[in-house]
Amino acid sequence: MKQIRVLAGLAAAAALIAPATARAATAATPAPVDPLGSCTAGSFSQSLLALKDKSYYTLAPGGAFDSETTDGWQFSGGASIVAATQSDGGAGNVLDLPSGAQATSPPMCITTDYPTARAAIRNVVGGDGVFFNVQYYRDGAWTTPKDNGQFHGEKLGWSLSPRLNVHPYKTTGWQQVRFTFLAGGKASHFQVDDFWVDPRAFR
Ligand SMILES: [Ca+2]
Repeated sequence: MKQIRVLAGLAAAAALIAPATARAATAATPAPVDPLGSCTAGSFSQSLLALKDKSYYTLAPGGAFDSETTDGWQFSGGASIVAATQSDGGAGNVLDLPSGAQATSPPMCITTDYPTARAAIRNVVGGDGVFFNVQYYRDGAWTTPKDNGQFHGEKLGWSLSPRLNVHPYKTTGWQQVRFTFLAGGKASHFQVDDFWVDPRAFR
């Protein structure tokens, strides 16, 4: 069982490495924040079951973008939270990203069993996509952002991203990461919502 998980992980990684290499974009390093004082597991649900994904997910911190505030996310380059029709067709708030904008999450506790994430994305204007960058808290500091791949919407409606690679580093127990979405293109405009991280340990 363990071996199957490893192989599946490699296949997913291979699928995303090519576009990331071809069109890599590394986010500007956001202002550092204190790591969380302690780590506990969040709540898990089959949140994407309606989209035929049976995995259990936990919401990234502020990953619903439904707060009126930034919810601890750091925005630059025109990133903001706006009212919009969400991926489920209901009214709510989403993360709004014009080209060049970036949004960085608060710290999140993960383990090596949290290898992937998925988010809803919509290309409001233009092509290109959003780059998924990850920072790791190691040796008392945040690493520079690492570009782990790009994702984009299909046509103009909401789409579910492919599995985005978190690439936890090999260690036992909890580690902390911050995620950055960096909007690509020159005059494009994206919206992101419902950012879920997949803890394989809870399958
Ligand atoms: Ca939302």
